[in-house]
Amino acid sequence: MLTFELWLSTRKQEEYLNRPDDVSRHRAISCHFTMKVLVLCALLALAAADTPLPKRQQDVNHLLWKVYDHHHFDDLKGYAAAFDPVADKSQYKDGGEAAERLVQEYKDHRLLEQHHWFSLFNERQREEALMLFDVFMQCKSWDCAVHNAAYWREHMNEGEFVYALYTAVIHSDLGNGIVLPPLYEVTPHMFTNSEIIQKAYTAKMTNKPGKFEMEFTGTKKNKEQRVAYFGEDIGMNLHHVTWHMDFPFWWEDKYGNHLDRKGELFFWVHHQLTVRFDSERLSNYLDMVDELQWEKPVEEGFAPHTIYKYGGEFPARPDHIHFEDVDGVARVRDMIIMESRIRDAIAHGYITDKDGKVIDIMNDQGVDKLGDIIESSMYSPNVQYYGALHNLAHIMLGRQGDPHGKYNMPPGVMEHFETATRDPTFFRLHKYMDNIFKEHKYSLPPYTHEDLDFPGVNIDSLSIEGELKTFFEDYEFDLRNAVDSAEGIAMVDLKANVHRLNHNDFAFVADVNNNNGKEVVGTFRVYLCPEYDNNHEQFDFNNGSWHCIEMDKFWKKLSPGGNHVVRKSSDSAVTVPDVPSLQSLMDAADSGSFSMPEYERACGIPNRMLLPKGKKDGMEFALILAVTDGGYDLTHPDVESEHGGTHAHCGAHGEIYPDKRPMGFPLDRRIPDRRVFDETTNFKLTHVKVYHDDHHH
Ligand SMILES: [Cu+2]
Repeated sequence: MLTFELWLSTRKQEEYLNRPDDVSRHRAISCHFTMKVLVLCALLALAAADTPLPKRQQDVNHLLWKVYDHHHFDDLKGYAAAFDPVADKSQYKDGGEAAERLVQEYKDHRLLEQHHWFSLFNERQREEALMLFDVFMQCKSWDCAVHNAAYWREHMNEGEFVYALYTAVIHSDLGNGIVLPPLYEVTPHMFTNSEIIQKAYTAKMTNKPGKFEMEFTGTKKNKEQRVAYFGEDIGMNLHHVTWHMDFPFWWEDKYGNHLDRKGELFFWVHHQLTVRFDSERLSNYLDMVDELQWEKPVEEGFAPHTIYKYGGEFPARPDHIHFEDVDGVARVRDMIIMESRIRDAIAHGYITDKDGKVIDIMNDQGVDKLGDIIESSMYSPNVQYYGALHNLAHIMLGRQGDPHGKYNMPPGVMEHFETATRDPTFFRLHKYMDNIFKEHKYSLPPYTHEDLDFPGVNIDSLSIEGELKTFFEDYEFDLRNAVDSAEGIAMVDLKANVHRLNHNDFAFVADVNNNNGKEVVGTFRVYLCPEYDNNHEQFDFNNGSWHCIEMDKFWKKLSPGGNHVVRKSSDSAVTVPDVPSLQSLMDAADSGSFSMPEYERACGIPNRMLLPKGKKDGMEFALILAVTDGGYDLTHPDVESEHGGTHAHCGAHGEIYPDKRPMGFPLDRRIPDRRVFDETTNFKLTHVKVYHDDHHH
């Protein structure tokens, strides 16, 4: 069985390395999937079956319970005390190599201490976390993984442990079926503010249960506070941090598979965060975000009011600072050089890989390469030359409060994916990178009638069922993991109450006529685009299309004649439902019959935020539907599959991206002449208003 698995993963990698061109790559892998995915699934089921799912879920719950304390559960205590990671090397696929490496580092006292902050952007800390990740990935059985987890949880830095465990559960077959507890209940410090944390400690010390109102950072004197509900939303932060775990920049195919279109997804997920944030701003009477520029002052300062579990307060940044070089990270000048090399590549229409070979980017696949370069990920064809614009920019921004390390401040909020969106400059930074991607996209030729047309398919009508209405609601999450506890001391209930955006359920309704005389497959692409800027000037089609919010993408068989298509907002391929609380995951796993496949993936916009906030008297949006030829677009054979339910921004886990078209199609290129859209019958634009209910309770 082991050899077969290895053979499969080698085969997969070979196919990617030897891909003749990107179109046949899609075909090759489609077939590969149809033929072998069944066999593979059967094997995975067998591999995971050595320990039933409820037990594996229970182990994960217990490993993540009070992660800064020693183990609270007897079996884990026993494993941690008696297990030797290198005693039985036959339990590892690599003969124990990864485990030996980590054990040696531990023996040499090189590992980061416990009770210390952890940042993925810190090279050494990341290296350590990945050493543990590698051990988990090399485990042949759950037994091996849980023993290692119990052992290393007692010997490694807690932040490194949590990161390694989360990414391993996501990427190892042993994690199949496990629902990872919401991170805001595992490491609450990273998702709430210092005021709440202090109250939780006081409540714990005085042994009184408490529920605390979580206010958004800032005051009414700061306009940015109006949209803090977006950047500080715990579900949005969970989406962002999970996306970066699903598609890590450090990923290498040696871990088992290729992450399809990772670079393009990097562009698309951040583009969508940016346009959604802009839409929220417009509904709050703020201008869209301006891009960050290295030569210009950073307008907004930020006082995070957030505290590390260990390491003190997150550093603040005053208003109007000029960028400073950050010792040991980068000079401002380096950032400008990196940017201009990337802009040069876009202007040339090609990039140069590390061997000097030229790679054409004037095609649908160019954005994927650029994404790898800009992030930069291990997939970047030339890190040496193009650098790591995104990652370095995050660190540069995080350190502007203490650029020379004079005050020994811990990393800033920008240096963690969990906390980055709290800082308004996150969106400035991403607008800046988004504009680089836009420069590339708009250098490609506009789509032609042939590109857009789906002959014989006619959208007769497009409308909304239900009311497009947003409101704020209260939501509680568990703070018990924020505070320390000791054996014999009673646990008290500690909760944070947050205000979150939500909306009424609604559905998209379309009548689509198929005049082809036979069944065809339609790819339904739904967008919602703000119609006016903050000055109430109307966007024309060309300027407005870049700001469109992706609402859904799905496939439907269209019978000859009329088709009445109703698609519920809760089914959107952009969103995920609320992850169950850690307590409910514990209760379910303890009951012995755990199965929650609908929550297995936490990457995706929270479903309650699918609809951008409206205005009291209605905010005007263009609702756009494009139905394109699924016979061409769809890379999977199963038409009605939901591909994991969250494929639009997060891909289909372990599979190739279901849609062959570029993300954002058909609105991702410039539109000098909108008649090319008007002359097709498979494209429809209608006007809708989104209302906001201020008095909802
Ligand atoms: Cu990000």
